[in-house]
Amino acid sequence: MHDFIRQLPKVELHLHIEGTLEPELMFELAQRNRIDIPFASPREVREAYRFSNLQSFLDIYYQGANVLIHEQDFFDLTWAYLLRCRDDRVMHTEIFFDPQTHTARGIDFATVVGGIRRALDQGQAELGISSHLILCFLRHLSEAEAMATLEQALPHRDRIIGVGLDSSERGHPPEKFARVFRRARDAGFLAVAHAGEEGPARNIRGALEALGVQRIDHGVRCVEDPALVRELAQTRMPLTVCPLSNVKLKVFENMQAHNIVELLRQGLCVTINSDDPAYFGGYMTDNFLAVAEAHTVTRQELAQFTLNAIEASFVSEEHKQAMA
Ligand code: ES4
Ligand code: ZN
Repeated sequence: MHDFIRQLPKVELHLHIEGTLEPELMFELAQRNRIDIPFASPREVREAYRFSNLQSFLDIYYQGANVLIHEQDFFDLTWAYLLRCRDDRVMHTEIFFDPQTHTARGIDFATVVGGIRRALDQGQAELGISSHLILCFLRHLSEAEAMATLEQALPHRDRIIGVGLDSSERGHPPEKFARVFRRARDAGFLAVAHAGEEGPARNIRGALEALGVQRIDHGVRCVEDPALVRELAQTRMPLTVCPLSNVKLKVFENMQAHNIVELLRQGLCVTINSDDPAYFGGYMTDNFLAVAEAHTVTRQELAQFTLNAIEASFVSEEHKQAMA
């Protein structure tokens, strides 16, 4: 089964590029950019990665991003992730970035997008990995700040396929960003949103109805609303589930308690993703292995996660055919 998982072609749909910052690169960039970080070694950084909930993770994740200053830093970050994709047989990836984390520190939007996109273009040319970029709004910030960020994205419309919504779910329901998403969709962006991770099932309905999303990121708390589960199955609304993330952030007590296999068997379009792999203990293969170790799953079911991800991806029908 291990070999089968290693060899299985994969598609990643839920990956925060800032969440791929490994402690070693964090140290290298801190030195290169003369940024103080409150750790003496990469090992000390790793030891700080014990989280009690989403917020305890976000605090340390935003702090880590402070070492990213120059276009080359965003390139190096993204290139390191693409090399992991190659090792894990990820043939296509749709990655999130959080521009507000950087523009708030005085980094230009164009510096961020430029570095990430240059790596993605090189990944296509040299590694044969296709990709899309999705801009996430930080939901703990205001609607006005999200709208200003959208304005900054408009000149880069051809390099960003969609918008998403991440950060602290509790207290920041999707409806807060209904007008921002309306404007983004009118400008031609596709839409996704984190919902039903730490927040209630009603946030999934909110994301569908108020934001017009094409996928739900996480969505595992849909099980609290059986009618919603039936609707998600009937409409094949994709859920980009992140097993190791959910256990690290205590959405589930352990991997055995995770509901991903149950959701798959109920006919939902669930996918396996790594979320913030440098912080949660693993990339795509690690997430597949963790699910297969904790649950009895067939090869057919494991392959179905990839087929679901192809179906849920934002590539052309032609490209979907080629990947399937
Ligand atoms: C995130 Cl796991 C998760 N949830 C919400 N927002 C995030 N940003 C980065 N990782
Ligand atoms: Zn996420």
